[in-house]
Amino acid sequence: MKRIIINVNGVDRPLIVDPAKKLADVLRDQLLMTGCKVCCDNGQCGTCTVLIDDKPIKACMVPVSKYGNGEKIVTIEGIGTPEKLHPLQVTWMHHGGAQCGVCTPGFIMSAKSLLDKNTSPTREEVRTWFNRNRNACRCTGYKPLTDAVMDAAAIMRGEKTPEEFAQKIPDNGSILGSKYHRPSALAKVTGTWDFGADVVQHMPPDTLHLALVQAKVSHANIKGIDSSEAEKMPGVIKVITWKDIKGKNAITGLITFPTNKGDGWDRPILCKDKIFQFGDAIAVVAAETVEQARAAAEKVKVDVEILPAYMDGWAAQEPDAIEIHPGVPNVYYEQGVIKGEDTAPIMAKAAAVVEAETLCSRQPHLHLEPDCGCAYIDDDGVLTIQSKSIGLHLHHAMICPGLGVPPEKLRLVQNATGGTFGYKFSPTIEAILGAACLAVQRPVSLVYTQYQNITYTGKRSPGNVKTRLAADAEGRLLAMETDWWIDHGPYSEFGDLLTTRQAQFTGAGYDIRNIRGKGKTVCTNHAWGSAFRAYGSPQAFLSSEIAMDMLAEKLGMDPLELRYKNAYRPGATTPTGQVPEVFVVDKLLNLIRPKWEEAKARCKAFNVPGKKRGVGISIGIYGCGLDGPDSAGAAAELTATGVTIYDAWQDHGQGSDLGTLTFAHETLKPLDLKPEQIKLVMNTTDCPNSGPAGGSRSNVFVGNAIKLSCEMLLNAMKKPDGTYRTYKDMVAENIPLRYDGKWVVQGCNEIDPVTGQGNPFPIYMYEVFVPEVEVDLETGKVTVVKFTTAADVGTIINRATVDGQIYGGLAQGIGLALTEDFDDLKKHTNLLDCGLPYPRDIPDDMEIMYLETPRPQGPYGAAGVGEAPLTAPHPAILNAIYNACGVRILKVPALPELVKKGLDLKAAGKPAIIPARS
Ligand code: MCN
Ligand code: FES
Repeated sequence: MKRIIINVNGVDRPLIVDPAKKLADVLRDQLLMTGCKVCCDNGQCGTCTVLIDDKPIKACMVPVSKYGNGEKIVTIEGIGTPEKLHPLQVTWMHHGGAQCGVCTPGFIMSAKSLLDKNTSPTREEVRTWFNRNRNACRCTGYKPLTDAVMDAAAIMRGEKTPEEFAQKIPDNGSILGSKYHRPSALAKVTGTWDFGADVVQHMPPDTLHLALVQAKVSHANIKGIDSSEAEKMPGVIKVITWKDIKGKNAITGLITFPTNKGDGWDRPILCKDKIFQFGDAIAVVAAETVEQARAAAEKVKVDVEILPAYMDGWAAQEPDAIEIHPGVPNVYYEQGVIKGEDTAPIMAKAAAVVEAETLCSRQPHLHLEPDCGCAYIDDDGVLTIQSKSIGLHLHHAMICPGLGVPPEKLRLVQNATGGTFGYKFSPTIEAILGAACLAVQRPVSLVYTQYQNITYTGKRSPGNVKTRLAADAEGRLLAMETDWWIDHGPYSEFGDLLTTRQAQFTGAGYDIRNIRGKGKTVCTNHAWGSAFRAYGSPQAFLSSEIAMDMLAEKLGMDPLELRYKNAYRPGATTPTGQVPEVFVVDKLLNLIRPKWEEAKARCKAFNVPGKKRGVGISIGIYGCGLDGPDSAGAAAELTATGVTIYDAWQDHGQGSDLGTLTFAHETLKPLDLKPEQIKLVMNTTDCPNSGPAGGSRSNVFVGNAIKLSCEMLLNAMKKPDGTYRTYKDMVAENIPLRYDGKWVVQGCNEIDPVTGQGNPFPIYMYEVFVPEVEVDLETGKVTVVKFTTAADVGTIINRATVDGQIYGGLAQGIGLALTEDFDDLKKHTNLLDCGLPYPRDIPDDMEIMYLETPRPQGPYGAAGVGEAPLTAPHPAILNAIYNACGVRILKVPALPELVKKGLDLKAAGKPAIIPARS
């Protein structure tokens, strides 16, 4: 310990510290300045950026003892207050720069340092600055952040004023369709928005810290667990194993289809007999400090008998592969597609037939905030678990029996969340927290390191999909045949559902009357499959959209025109036989056609030695909703000061607070309320069950539920003369003040496991992708230099939100296409090595074109948006690579070495094809 004085935000702060402690930890733990976020803890994400003598420094990388000599440390808390914001904080809110907001303080501090030196940077200088300082954002696609810096610079030069960017209500009194700021924006830009690790700082002093004992192998029998040495370690209160869990010690996957050969109880909370994947939780150490818990976790001995590990779908299907879950075959679910006539005779006679077999990767989510949470037993005796859950009521049902807690004795609460992109559709940490809290009967907290976050949360399930397309000589699609498997890792939850997605989306967008297909879900020992934005559709479109490109070439047709010719039009149905709710694919192609023609001409004219440019196209479609019957609840209550809305529209970072506010404000227009008179109470299991924030369903489902509850309230307030009762009138007349609305979808059912036919979704989102790429012929490195997209997500509820969703989704699509992977357990263990795109990996030149076709069942005509941009940007990029240099890549990520291999094959006069299994 040492006494040092550090100068923070202009004030000398004497501290007694461990001099080796990192500055970030001292700021957070001792000064409670939690605006400095710690996400990667190794200088790769920039969320901890503070200024030291005006330079941006990653506080997670430097010891505090370095700064006891009068250096001026400035944190986000020191640059602006809600009453007097820094220009960057003003413009960040205006451009929707803070989605989840976990990167926001770091970016703003980094940008401040740049603008303090240069108030006239170019956009490229801003991007290069962020790149050099390793400021990463997973939500925004970076463009809105560059926009914010450019406008802040203009304010600092005196060319613009902060007032131009202030919160405004449009003249028509409606915030619907505007760029109104999200309610959480101010807290996010000032660093006062508390994420889970910040909540831990505010837990009571008797809180215990947890550390996991995890599997270091991928498949093994457990012969014994010896915790005796760990239990003697300083500060250790208890080592918790399966023996301490009172319930079934399993998380139920809530199996969707009865034809699933498993029972859905295959994921243990803490492993008992077997290890199913690397990282599996075997025990939990509860200790007085994090350091003590982690040190003791290292001392728990696990005696294992190693079993063969099946690390991909091919290996687990080998005839000699043993059953990973004894008694359940490794192929545990099958899905068929039978639509129209038998395809074999059609294929035999067709003018053109092509086949594309692709492999979509185990894409890691790379949300910046590591998984985290806390648990305690509330005054009412209810076990309360706070986490990043985006499916509170769903997770409640999934973990209650495993913990052995009656439903009424378990409450889940969502913490402010730093991005999930779907991994939190699965309960990850919740049951472990609950089990530990019950075992020690004290509050507990658990914050994963970024290593644990990457290696022990679910991933996108790899998909091997084969598509055969047949067309006549004019390019009219006649038939499609598909064959696929999904590697869903060891745990079955939602694996069958994901497998059905291939039936729903392979070939979607086109009028294909005759389809035959067969798919299966395969259990493997690699990372468990969880939801990931666009869930299931990237696997499907990778195959069918490359097949469309191959078909266009075979027929000598323009790839856009082939798509246009076959696009859904009245009379067509989806691959599942559903009539689309609107016909917009042809219109989107028309909208983007001039850009496509310009891009083709631009790429052809490009003439730089050693480089080639190309343009690609694809269409992507995704459904809003959980398959089949689905519903959502919300409530509206009149109060003395306005209206309170209750819902559980969980927020990944997409902006459910603003969605809730906008739907309520619009519907309650007759009351003439200001937005600030609408109070939001959200995201605990005490709120109405709005369903999980997955399947881009919330804007439609929860939006409708909010609208309904507000309409019910208005009805109750309406007087016979058409005016409205006041709060006082309602109380005086004894009229109930709260109205719970439940919106239930009309006309949907699950698809049939044999035929794949049905009407799974009420509403779809549609998007066309046109990226331009540059291929370095020397190295094989591919850069996306421009991205144009045309989207129809129905009526836009908030423009900044929807723009931000699309930019961010496209950026993830670029990552999926070119860099991101979680395959090598030794290498893919940090953000950088997993291929997280930084600002200069994403083009600044991104252009979004909208059609706003109102959806019949959508609230105010809206669809969802969250997943549309990640449905199919990657096949368009792979098609663009082919257009640029003639190398056909059939798997992602298209790493430089693969492209280079293709170029070498081409140079040797061989087919330049990189197959799915290579
Ligand atoms: N919206 C709108 N107008 C529309 C459609 C949507 O303004 N026509 C707004 C909504 O009000 C909401 C947002 O767009 O604020 C997304 O709405 P929706 O598509 O209904 O999606 P959900 O609210 O159900 O959110 C989930 C969705 C999914 S499934 C993933 S995964 C996802 C995503 O959205 N993960 C995200 N977006 C994300 N954004 C961030 N920043 N971080 C994540 O982890
Ligand atoms: Fe940047 Fe979420 S807003 S990581």
